[in-house]
Amino acid sequence: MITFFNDLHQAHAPEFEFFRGERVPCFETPARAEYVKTRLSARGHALRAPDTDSRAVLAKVHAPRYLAFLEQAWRDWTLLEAGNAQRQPFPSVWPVRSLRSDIEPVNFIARLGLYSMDNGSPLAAGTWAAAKAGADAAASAAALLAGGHGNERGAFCCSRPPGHHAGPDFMGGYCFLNNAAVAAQTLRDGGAARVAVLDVDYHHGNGTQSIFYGRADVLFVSLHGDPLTEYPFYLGHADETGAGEGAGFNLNLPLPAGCSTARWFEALEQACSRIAAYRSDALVLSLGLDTFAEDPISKFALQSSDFSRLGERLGALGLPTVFVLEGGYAAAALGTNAVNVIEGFEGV
Ligand code: Q9C
Ligand code: ZN
Repeated sequence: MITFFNDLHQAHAPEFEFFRGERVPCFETPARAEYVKTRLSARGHALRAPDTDSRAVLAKVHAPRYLAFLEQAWRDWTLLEAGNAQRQPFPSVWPVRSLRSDIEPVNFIARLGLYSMDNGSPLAAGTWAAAKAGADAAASAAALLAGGHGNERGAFCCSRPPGHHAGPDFMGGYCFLNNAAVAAQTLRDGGAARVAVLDVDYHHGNGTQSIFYGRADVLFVSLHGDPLTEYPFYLGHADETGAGEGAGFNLNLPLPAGCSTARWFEALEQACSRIAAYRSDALVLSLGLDTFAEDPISKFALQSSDFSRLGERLGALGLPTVFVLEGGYAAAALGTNAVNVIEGFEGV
């Protein structure tokens, strides 16, 4: 399967995050994408640099002031104080209920809080470059399939940072630009009347859900750890079914942390039925690999062979499919698990 990959992902290499009250090395590392890339090449899958600029489509899924902030964030941070080039900024204050989010403060940390849902999306010198290259990969993959040239039925985006927690105007959960939303919007712009986004990351794709919540032209379906106990906690419940024109076009299938793989595949079946009933013209798969039994921060039990089964089931939908890499923190296993999905899909 054609894979879009760009070395710029390496420029996003923050050192620390906060976990259980402690400052720990980031789970979301450059090695993740490198393992996937290496395994893809070894299995003969073609690697390509992104060839589509996502800027116009980014403006359709994210707020202009958020994009402007993110693009300049590292520069603004380092201009504040010379020593900041060696420091990572973290938000420490957020405009929750009753506080105003319409006025953008001047203070950098206050702006960082305005545009964040958590303190779990550490920023580094190359964050914008990496995230933009990932969004370009998503746009390129979608454009390739939408063009209908060649016989490509699938395209894979081997990118990081991930994207599905990034909402219209905020970062969160290691995510900055919503690559799945960029792919879905690009497919729509390329002529697909209905696009389904299926999110199989362990964590609910709150950003993608929010971006499309009021729209009927993009169906969002997600299976994930129950937000009552699992990140992102404040979205992902079964009663979130869409609003306005989007009513009925959002399906959440929360599962208990620790549930069996059999139960996970039952939920996948429900998800696939909904997608088939929607008669979508294309599929975007938010491919989180943190459902793997050995993932260090998640609690599902999939084995490497289960990722082949996932790919086979997706292949049976018979839809042009853009695969976007999301989470997955058992880094050394990501290559095998990602390639198993792809080759299952291709029927290899
Ligand atoms: N720093 C994805 O899988 N954070 N994001 C846990 C706190 C939440 C996961 C530790 C996990 C976010 C794309
Ligand atoms: Zn995840």
